[in-house]
Amino acid sequence: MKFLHCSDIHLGRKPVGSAFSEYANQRYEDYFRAFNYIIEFAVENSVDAFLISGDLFDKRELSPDVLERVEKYLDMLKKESIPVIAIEGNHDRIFAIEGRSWLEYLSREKSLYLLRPKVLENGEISFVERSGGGAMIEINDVRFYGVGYQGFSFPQYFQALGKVLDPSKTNVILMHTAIGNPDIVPGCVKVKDLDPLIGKYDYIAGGHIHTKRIQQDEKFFVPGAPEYWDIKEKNGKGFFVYDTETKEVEFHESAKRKKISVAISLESGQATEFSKHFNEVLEFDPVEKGCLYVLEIRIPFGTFLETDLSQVEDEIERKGALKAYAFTTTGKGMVEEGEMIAEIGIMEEDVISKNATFAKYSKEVVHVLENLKRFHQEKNTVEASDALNGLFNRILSGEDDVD
Ligand SMILES: [Mn+2]
Repeated sequence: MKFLHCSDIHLGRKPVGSAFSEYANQRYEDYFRAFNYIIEFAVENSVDAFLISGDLFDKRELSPDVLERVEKYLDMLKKESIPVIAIEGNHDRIFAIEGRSWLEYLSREKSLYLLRPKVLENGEISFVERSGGGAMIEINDVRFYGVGYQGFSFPQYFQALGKVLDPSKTNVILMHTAIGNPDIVPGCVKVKDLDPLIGKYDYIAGGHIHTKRIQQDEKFFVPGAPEYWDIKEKNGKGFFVYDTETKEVEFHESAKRKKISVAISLESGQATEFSKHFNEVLEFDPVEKGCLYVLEIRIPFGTFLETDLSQVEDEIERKGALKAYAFTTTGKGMVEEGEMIAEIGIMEEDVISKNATFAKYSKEVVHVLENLKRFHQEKNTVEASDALNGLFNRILSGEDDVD
């Protein structure tokens, strides 16, 4: 059989900032457009199953609009008799005490098969068949197991799963995680955590990390989020098609908003040097209408760029970008760009958006938080307190968010 594997669709996402801005509205549509493209691909290519490795939704709570649209998309697959197999991710999972998740609702409505391991009364982790309310479904002799998102407990789940996998079968495991260092990127797993599973599966359908990752040795495939969850995320976003007979994997790029990423390195780190480079940048990497535009400014360690970056962003947006983001780095660049940051961003965004005072100033708050982290690393307490003072003054003066 041939199945399609995607992950981290994040339907319903609206970026930080005003919920009614043109930016927020267009981005909201982008996630649906990216999903629609994958659905149409699946229908046109008549795949035998459609896998979603978590984070179909951006939030646990759904608006009627998101639900209505997702039901329409899943219906398109149902009409073609393409079964949808899904797990919950860290964004759309529900804790036992909170009741049912929207994925459970969709599962009850027979729009998809939700796989989720059960924890028995004696604490044992069970991967019984889905018909028994569990985590396995067999379609055309292929067994699909769903681990879901288990945070720091993934190793225990792998041990339990290793005991029930039948190596004589074709086994596919859906898990909302990727190989990485769980201490740096929360929710990742180490290669050695997979030991109990080795030799017993054909394909791991991973997720969680928003950039494509292919680990052939571990047969571990992470397709990436089809749309930028965060403007800083790297390229390499799409979905896989896997053939269980030939064991061949194809990667397909997703349909996403155009993003232009530019990096400039300053020698002195001074404003005049920057504006010269900035003009060159606009000439050689011109802004395209409706694009996302990310400008990384590398400055020498210990210097501070005396330029108002929000004005730089405004200028890029005036030239037609839907959203511009300009930031400074000192030498090392963005090592874990968009991965570690995105995870921390989830928490920050959650906190900021729920606070009546800060939500209005979300753009500045995010900026200041980023700067604070950098100043902290550089042990620059003067800049840190300036950054905080600036933010509080802005809030107390009651100016409106420009976003
Ligand atoms: Mn995600």
